[in-house]
Amino acid sequence: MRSRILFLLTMLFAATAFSQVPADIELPVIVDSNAGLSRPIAVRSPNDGSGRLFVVEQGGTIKIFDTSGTALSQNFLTLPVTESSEQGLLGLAFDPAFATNGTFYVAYTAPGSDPKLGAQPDQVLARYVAANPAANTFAGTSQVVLRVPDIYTNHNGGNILFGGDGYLYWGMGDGGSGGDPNGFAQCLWKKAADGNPATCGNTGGSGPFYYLLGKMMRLDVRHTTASASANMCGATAGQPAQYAIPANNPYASQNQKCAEIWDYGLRNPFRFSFDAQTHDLIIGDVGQNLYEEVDFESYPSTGGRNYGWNLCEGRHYYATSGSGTTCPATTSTIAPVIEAAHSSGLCALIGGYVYRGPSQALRGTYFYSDNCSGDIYYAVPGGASWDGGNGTITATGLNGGSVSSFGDDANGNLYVVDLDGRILRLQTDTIFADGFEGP
Ligand SMILES: [Ca+2]
Ligand SMILES: [Ca+2]
Repeated sequence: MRSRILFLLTMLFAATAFSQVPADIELPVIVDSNAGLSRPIAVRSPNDGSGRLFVVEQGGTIKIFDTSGTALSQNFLTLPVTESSEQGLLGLAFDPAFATNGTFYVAYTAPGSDPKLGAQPDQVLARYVAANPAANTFAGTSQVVLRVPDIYTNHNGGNILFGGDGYLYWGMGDGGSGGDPNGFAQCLWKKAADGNPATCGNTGGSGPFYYLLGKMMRLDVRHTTASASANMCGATAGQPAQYAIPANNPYASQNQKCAEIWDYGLRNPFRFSFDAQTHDLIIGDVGQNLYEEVDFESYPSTGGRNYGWNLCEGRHYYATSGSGTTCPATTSTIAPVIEAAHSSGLCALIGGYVYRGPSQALRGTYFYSDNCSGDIYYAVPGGASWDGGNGTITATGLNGGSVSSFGDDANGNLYVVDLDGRILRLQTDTIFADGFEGP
């Protein structure tokens, strides 16, 4: 009998992901709407042993919650930003060594009072260094690292995260409007000095040049550059820059391709994540009119991947002529691993995370959502609903409201952020004797 129980337990724990949602999966509210959160858009853990959760509000404020879900009385930091439906304070990333160096990064839409490079306020990446990393209100120094000119108010990406390689990834939307009318997402380069830039990104005149829109950027933010190379598109050639280019970025040493670009062909990679165990990159790319998608990049990667927009929308044709779901093959671009049709009730897919937390039953499963449906969906990387789904999505039965984001903490707990002012936690309710939650 004992050996049979052990066998069953072994079988349970050997499973890395479930094929059906566990009966006891749940989404309790950790921070409720009485906490006063206004348009929360990200949750982050500094991984410093403090248990603090940092919640980003789109209007420019960062608040701290303690382990009981109670907001600290003072705000951690407030930044001046431009806020609209898609503009604002959009991202926060802690340096992996934050506990000792106090360094973190924010991504935001610059305030209207700032001089702007493009037609709309710039999308800005800035570095903050806290004098005391344990302090609950920020005091320290800050520098702008990189400004990306913008042309429309929508499609601003804004998520930032450190990858397992120690570099900072910044997802940037295609600039906005609809359909990427200037083809920025497929544009790797355009500068006036190189002659007629008619092939992509041509808005006429002498600039500005929107070559970093529709991209995933990969930056070495722990180093600065004394004299920028001509293909550092976020800097001025010959001038200092507050970041460096990783030597193995795909276009690091190629003329007339922006060295900051890691991947391209993205429409609005509003939320992406790295699998905490495998370091795989998983991008939720918001679709145009018909299809939402999730893109997958296994680690390590050499980058330079074209995720297809605006040639394709999901697996379907967009700017390229054709019908059916063969657009990625036709255009030699990367097909999504999940395609979700608007006819399924989605409107803006919110990329989530592969669960790596205390619930044994949830480990290895990717959870994601949608800003309109609020439903929490799941897929098993490599499973039947992954790569080839053609619009097949699977719901957990849970709903997170007006979901804007997911985030994890130092223990792998997975949080869901509701734009209407709540933080929820995905979990199962059964606790095994080993301290793990199980099926
Ligand atoms: Ca924009
Ligand atoms: Ca795509």
